[in-house]
Amino acid sequence: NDKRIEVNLRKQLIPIKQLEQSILFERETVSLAKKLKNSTSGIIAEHKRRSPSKQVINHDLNVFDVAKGYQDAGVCGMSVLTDGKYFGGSLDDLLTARASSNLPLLRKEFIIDIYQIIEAKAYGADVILLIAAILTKEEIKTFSELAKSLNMDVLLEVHNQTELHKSIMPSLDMLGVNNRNLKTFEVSLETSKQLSDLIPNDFVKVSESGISSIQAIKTLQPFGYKGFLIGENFMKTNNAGESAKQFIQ
Ligand code: IGP
Repeated sequence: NDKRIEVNLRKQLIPIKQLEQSILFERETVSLAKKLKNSTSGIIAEHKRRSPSKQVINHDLNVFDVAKGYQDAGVCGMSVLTDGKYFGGSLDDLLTARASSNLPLLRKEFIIDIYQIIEAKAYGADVILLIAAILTKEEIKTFSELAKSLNMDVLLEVHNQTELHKSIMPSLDMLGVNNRNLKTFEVSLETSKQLSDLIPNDFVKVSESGISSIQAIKTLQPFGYKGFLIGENFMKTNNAGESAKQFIQ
């Protein structure tokens, strides 16, 4: 199909059969949802060089050090941007993060094909992100069920009530509310507050984007949030790991 071809244009395609025979495909995954449930800080720290909203964030930090730094800081998990076009990331970044830490790793990518899920596992990811805004209900179901069959966790991202309602299904582990509007880039933590009640309690609630203080986390926790996805705030400093450490008591 067309979407598949688009994905494969990025690089020479490794056949799915071969990905399934990779060393990392056999690796026992670590559940991010489980770690968040048992954590008081709930930090998911991201590696992000640049973004459409911010242009350059930081090109000087290498993923190996960042992953090690996040792990030493005691975060619950790490998110690695693998999208090249908008975020300057790559699958190499995922592999490098895997090489330097035992943290559950989230492949941060616009997933539109099952190939990318198999690929995520082969490159060391424990968790995939599915974005409700770009997927049909059927795709969310197919993709999340595939991820579960591979023992990976699924973080489903929403930004409004419509996206949330279409997405609720048992094959998801975490529901992430993106505080950033992907069309206008406007950020408001109110989005997390407003949608929290509509998320059933069987899912781990994650608040994503625009979190820049411990105070922000403290105001979101009473709304039931257990996970906090933070990128820019850590990446804009010259030591992402040290910056993350300050968020963990
Ligand atoms: C991190 P911030 O504002 O802390 O850098 O945000 C993360 O939530 C953000 O990078 C993100 C994202 C996405 C990136 C959330 N959803 C989907 C790419 C695609």
